[in-house]
Amino acid sequence: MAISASPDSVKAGDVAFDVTNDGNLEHELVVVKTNKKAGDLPTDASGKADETGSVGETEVQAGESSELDLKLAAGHYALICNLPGHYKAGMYTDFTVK
Ligand SMILES: [Cu+2]
Repeated sequence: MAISASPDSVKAGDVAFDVTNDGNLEHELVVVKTNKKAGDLPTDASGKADETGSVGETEVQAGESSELDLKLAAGHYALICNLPGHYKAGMYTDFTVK
């Protein structure tokens, strides 16, 4: 229950996320533009993170990969998985576009 981004910082413009799910569960990647730290997004009673500022997302099945192509403006982003319980379990990481 973790997300890592490599690199964790890119130049503004066209960004291709090659998303690999190394686990045994379905996951998703939601890209949220926010000034908050990835781990500090507001959550509702069910533990889902607030996706305000989302600019795109993709689902990825266990053991598979998918690509998410976005045009990103400079700023701070949170990369999260918001399937039930996953954000609270630690599926988030910070990402910077310069
Ligand atoms: Cu997940």
